[in-house]
Amino acid sequence: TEPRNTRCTLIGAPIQVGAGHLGCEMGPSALRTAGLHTALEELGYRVSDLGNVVPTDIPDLRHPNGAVHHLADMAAWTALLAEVAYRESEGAMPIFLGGDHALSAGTVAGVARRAEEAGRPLFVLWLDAHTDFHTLETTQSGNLHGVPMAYFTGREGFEGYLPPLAAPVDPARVCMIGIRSVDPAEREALARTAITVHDMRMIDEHGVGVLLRSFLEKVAAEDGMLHVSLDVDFLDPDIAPGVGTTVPGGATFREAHLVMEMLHDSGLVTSLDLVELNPFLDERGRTARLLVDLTGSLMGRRVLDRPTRSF
Ligand code: 5AB
Ligand code: MN
Ligand code: MN
Ligand code: MN
Repeated sequence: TEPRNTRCTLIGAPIQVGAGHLGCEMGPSALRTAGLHTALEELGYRVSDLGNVVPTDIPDLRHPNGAVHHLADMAAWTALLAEVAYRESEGAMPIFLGGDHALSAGTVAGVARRAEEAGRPLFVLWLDAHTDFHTLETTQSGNLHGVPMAYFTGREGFEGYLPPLAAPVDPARVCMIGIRSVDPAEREALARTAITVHDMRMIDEHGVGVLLRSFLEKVAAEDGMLHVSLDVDFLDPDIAPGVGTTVPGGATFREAHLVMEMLHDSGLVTSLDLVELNPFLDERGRTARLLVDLTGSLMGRRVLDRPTRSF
């Protein structure tokens, strides 16, 4: 593998219509206010902030499932972010500041196209309480932050609604960690895929380090690119209240930092989403600050020197 990127690019994606609560629109501002840029510079990166991107052409789109809302907006965001993610994933590591999790439909589609062009497989690490594996047919809430995983792994039912994928992600190259809320339709569909799903019980029984290490070994063995998608609700609500979809029993402070530290040591991460932060629901910026801290760990902040590749 090549030496790690020394440049990173911040890209704000203030989409909020995919979630059931308003407020994620303020996510990029809160992450900037919490000092993301400086934290990265202090670690020695050259950081550029592209500001926020926002789609302009919203098509007219409706789906027979009457619960689905803001599909046209999501389609426009997906097209825009796929383009931006493709463009920005060469020579620097893009960090997408959400915005709700619907944005990952676009970011993952874009980096998957980049990986395909580079002749490398794309792996996705999904850190979330939820699996986000609904199709437009199966979602009951109609909140489209619940569908990105199904879309970018190429499940049927998105044709004619969301942009066609340049390169669907192979489900065998997806690992989810932190899962503790799965709807019946998602659970059934997941059982029929090769996606690795580690729920909180798996973390309790084996420890998150063991689970993550075996995934990272697969990524390294195939010289893969690795996209990390961090949904705030992966974290326990006690440490991260600033999200609309809290689920009790999430990752602790140390579990989350360990994941980030191991990711750094692996040298494998090529792109990152920080999603679902809702500053309107946060307490004095603490969730935003935690996300900045976790990103610091992912990007190399450490207590002691350790040999590299110690994941
Ligand atoms: B998130 C739920 N499965 O479809 C649904 O926060 C929750 O991006 C989706 O993980 C949560 O509404 C989406 C009940
Ligand atoms: Mn999510
Ligand atoms: Mn979630
Ligand atoms: Mn959420």
